[in-house]
Amino acid sequence: MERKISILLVSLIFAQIQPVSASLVEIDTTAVVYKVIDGDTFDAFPVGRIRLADINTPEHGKPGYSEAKDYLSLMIYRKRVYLDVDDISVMDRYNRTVCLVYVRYNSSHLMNVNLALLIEGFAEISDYYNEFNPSEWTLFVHYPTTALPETYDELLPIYLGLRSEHDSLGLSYIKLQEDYASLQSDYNNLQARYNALKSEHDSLKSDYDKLKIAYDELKNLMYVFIITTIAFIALTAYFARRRPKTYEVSLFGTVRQSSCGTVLQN
Ligand SMILES: [Ca+2]
Ligand SMILES: [Ca+2]
Repeated sequence: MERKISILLVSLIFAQIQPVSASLVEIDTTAVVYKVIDGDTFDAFPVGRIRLADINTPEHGKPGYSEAKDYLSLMIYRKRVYLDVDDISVMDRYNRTVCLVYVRYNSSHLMNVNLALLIEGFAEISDYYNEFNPSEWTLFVHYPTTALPETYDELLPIYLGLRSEHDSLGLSYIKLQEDYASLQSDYNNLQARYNALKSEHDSLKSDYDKLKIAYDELKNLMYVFIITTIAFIALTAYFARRRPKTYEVSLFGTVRQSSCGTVLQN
């Protein structure tokens, strides 16, 4: 409650100050704040981490840290901020987008958040080299009448579409990974089976080779036996033909050649 009163007081004090012309206000983009880190740093969609330009607030654990963070939260948390991004460096060495930050004050004006932190005593000036000069800041500026860059409302459906696509692709990726694991398992099983069959094949081939050698030896022995037998028969027949002829004499004086020759009869 005290903070709200404080903001109200600041608003009343500076309400009399003439806002600068809208033409002097540069709004590079807008974003919606979803997390306040400390008094000079916050996260906003879709820009990301944002560092308020040219001011410093106490670090964590230092006096004034919580007060500065609470005050910044009160001004911007869950609100749309209007960002003048540093055109010179864009980001600092921690990859935070360096901005002069505005928040909606009323229907016609924006409030300079960086300057409000300085005025309330939660921050000190730390004028880095960038496009901003704190001495030129005014607390209120006219809300730009020209069309703003891509706004949160325009980007949100795109973001949600991309997020949905991302989630869908994530599921597809997980499914593909499962399929891959399954195929890999099948492949490993087939490989193991192939190895077993190959081993069996090699064993059978070895047995076959041994049997073939034995068969060839047996066949050679058989040829030798056949040739030997044929030679033996031939020689037997040959020598049988060369034996002296024998004659048989019958009781009736008939002489008959026992083999094929002539037959003599008286
Ligand atoms: Ca700028
Ligand atoms: Ca500066």
